[in-house]
Amino acid sequence: MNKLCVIGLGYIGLPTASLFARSGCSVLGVDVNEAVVESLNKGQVLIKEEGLNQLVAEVIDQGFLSASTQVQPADVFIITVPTPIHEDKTANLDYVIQASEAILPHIQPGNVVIVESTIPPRTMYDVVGPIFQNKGWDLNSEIFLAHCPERVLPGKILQELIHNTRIVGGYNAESASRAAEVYRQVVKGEIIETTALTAEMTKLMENTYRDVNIALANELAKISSHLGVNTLDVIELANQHPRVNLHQPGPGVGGHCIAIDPYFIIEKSPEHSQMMQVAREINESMPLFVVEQVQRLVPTAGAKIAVLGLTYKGNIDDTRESPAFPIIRLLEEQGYYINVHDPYVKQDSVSYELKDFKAAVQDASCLLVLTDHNEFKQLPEKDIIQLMENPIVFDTKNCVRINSEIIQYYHYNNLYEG
Ligand code: SAJ
Repeated sequence: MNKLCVIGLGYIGLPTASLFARSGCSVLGVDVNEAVVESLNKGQVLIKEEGLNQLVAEVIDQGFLSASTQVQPADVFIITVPTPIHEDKTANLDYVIQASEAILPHIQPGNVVIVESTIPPRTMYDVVGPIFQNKGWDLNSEIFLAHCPERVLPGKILQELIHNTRIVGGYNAESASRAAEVYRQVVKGEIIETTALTAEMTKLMENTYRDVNIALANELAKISSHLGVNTLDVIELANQHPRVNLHQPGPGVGGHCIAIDPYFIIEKSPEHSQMMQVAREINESMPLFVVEQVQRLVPTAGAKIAVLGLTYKGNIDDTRESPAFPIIRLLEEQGYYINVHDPYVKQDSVSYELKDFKAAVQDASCLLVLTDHNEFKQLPEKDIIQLMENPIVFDTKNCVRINSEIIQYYHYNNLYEG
């Protein structure tokens, strides 16, 4: 089981391929993006992730990992392709289907096919299984399918892939057991075997739990702004209770996981998922809430706003589903001029002109902090005072520590409407 083909070399696929290669497996990484394949074969990594550069260079150099645009025969195929949503919030399974079909010509008896991509409930039974069954493959005795979702935190991917508990959901019991054997080569955490459907729902519920709890914190922020309650004090004190874990309010929920996964459940059971749907609506409503607060702080039309942070969360370069984009769009619709600064984002990955800190702050009426990068936790206050006539900081992530009395600092806990 040590000849692997990993399809999809993104945030999850590349670390996964590299860790199996480091364990001594012979791994072929496959991606449709030729630039990714080319740079990888030179040992270069396009993704910013702690420790990944060095690991990839090592295993490429040792010949345990190579990259190609073409699938080749292997003992184990791991599918780690994106599963985004369509405009109508239904799951886009095109990449999972294309990857499964790319494996078909190379599949052999005894092979294990693992889908790591996050997928709606019943996808293994109703979509992936039939792709192989319809070509005459017996899923009980000839080939073995499993869904093994990842649960790593971007920024800590390598260590979490190794140490987190791994759920292995088999198309049947034999498939779960064979997939578990594959992961034992890399995973030091517990490996729990279950059914594919249970694994699909488990993964989705992990992120839906978070989305609903973030929505609760965001709703508290709105209520607090209306009643003059200090949101952060309430959360901090309520969490003193041993069994309470109120999450943090923010500008909205970004990323290709928390903001997406609840829709995979809602799609399959719309009449029973009211709370999940309302939570999504609340989190999707936060950009407008943020813009309404900016309008209260800076009522002058045509004013300049410096947006600090485009990524969906701190200290990474990922901007997928980031609430910063709807916030900027809404502010521009209200007639504000926007400067954008984010030290983690490359200019060629976004359409906005990215400015350095001073250029972004120059003559701005308000600094709007949307991401909790470490660089934003201690801002250069002298520059702010010098570059802004009436310095206001609105920190939607409650991550900035301001010392100067001259700078007006706002978070949700002091935006009383009264
Ligand atoms: N956020 C809040 N308030 C909070 C926590 C987060 O507003 O209290 C926001 C963040 O700013 C961000 C978004 O939610 O915009 C999502 O951030 P996150 O750190 O919760 O989630 P991801 O997408 O980086 O990673 C999650 C993780 N899942 C859980 O924590 C249950 C990770 O373990 C998963 O592997 C990942 O989704 C995934 O790939 O599914």
